[in-house]
Amino acid sequence: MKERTPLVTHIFTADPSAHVFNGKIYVYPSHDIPHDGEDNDDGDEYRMEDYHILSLDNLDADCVDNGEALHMKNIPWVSKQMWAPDCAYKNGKYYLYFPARDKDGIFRIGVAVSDKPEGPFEPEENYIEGSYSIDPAVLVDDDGRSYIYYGGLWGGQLEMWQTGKFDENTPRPVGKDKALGPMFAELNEDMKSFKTEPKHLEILDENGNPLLAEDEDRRYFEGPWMHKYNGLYYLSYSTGTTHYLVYGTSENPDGPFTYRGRIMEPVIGWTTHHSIVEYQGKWYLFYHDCELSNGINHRRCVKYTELKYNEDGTIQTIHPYEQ
Ligand code: FUB
Repeated sequence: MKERTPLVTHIFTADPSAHVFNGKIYVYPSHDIPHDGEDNDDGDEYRMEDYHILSLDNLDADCVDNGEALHMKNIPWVSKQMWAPDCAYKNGKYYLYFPARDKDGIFRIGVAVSDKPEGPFEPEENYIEGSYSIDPAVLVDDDGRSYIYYGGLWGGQLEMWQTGKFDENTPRPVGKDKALGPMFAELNEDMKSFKTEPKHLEILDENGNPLLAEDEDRRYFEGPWMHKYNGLYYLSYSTGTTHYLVYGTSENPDGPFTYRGRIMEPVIGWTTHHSIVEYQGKWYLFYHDCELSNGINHRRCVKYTELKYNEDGTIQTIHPYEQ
């Protein structure tokens, strides 16, 4: 599979969460549905209904589409918009985490379980109690504890929960207001429920001050990912309105994180969303852009490229269209 080319072209794919399971690379993407509707700030153009899991036997192999792994018609609580998923392995089972709108139009996070990394996945009857917003990413840490990171601004509804209850009229943080960090919770051993009360993560600047809402080049917007490199926790995410992939690091899975830099410059298309995975001693960034559709925001394609660290643990910035 050539770097920086679409993994598959027969369907539109986005939001790739890549993992190595049983020596193979599995990619858990969103499945974009083409239509002619308008874009808006709520992301109504992202009308996904199901998930197809992709896999690569190795990086020289062609990418395989393993077919439909989960469809919203089989999930009792879902009304629409099956957005960016992730998968985690624990105690012999694979857990697919996914956001979708419930019957009241509120984004929640669900779980579905399988014996195989490619599914099919059996959904739980209801969403994770206490969950809201979008873009779950799960880290099973070296000591076996599992953590979930999630949340997205604007259409992802994160600002609407600032009072602890869903309120569409809650003002968004602006200007010198502290920016909202992504949500964090530890998962129970069952991988289907929160063990700790979800909380916002702190992302600090070089002086130890929280990033501000006006700092759109660095503040959190959506698409969190967590990986560990040399024992340090790397929280990476999209800055949304400014279209960067950026990261911060911490000694702890729940921060505070210090902003460290940019992972990737903007891609073709409004959204940018990624994952980072180690495979056979090298590190790779999986991401999407809209090259396959010549720039139509909701018709995206998943790609990968190598990611390199400097000696001091910082990540070298990737320019997606320069080799
Ligand atoms: O794919 C729908 C949404 O677009 C995702 O949840 C966001 O991260 C953005 O990629």
